[in-house]
Amino acid sequence: MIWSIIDRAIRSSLKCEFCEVDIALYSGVAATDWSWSPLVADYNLDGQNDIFISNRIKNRPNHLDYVKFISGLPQKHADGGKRTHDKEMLKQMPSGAWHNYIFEGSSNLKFNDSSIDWGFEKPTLSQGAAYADLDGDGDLDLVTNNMNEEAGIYRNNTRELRPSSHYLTIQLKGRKPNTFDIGTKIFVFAAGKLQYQNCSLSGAS
Ligand SMILES: [Ca+2]
Ligand SMILES: [Ca+2]
Ligand SMILES: [Ca+2]
Repeated sequence: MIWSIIDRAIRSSLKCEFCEVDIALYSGVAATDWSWSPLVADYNLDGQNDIFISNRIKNRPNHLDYVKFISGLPQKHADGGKRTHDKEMLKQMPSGAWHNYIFEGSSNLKFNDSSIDWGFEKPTLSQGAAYADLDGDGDLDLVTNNMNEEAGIYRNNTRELRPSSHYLTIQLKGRKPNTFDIGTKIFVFAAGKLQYQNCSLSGAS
């Protein structure tokens, strides 16, 4: 999920000019269960990218407790060929709901699970998600689609709580047919740090 250019010496030993390595375990974002939409952006406007991850699947049939339960059931069949315990199996299926995750980034590639502190404690069945500054105040808000319930719209309160938080909005205008200028790379130098965004079809990254 999280990728980083690795050390020059390692690159040399691997005989490649540009290598990437999976550091999800190192960064603390490797285990978010049944995940769908990872959205990388600086949600708390501290200059470090954070990661939102929508999560979960309905009636997860491969939940280990459930697998253990059904594997212990007798394999009897009624006259019509149906298993006699099908209804019980359906009743015992786990709901699958769990909270979405959001990880706060830092300067050392470590991420802290801030899901509960930042307001994502509600169990849902979320899949697709998108971010945008819906109210135009400078911080990025989030929208999730939630199975069997209304969409989730999450207002980001960073600017309300810390009005001094800085942000920069850039509107891209490309030539036809790429009017959104997909593929643009933006580099910003500020306070001795380099920040980078790539405009892609799945959002900035
Ligand atoms: Ca951040
Ligand atoms: Ca906003
Ligand atoms: Ca706000």
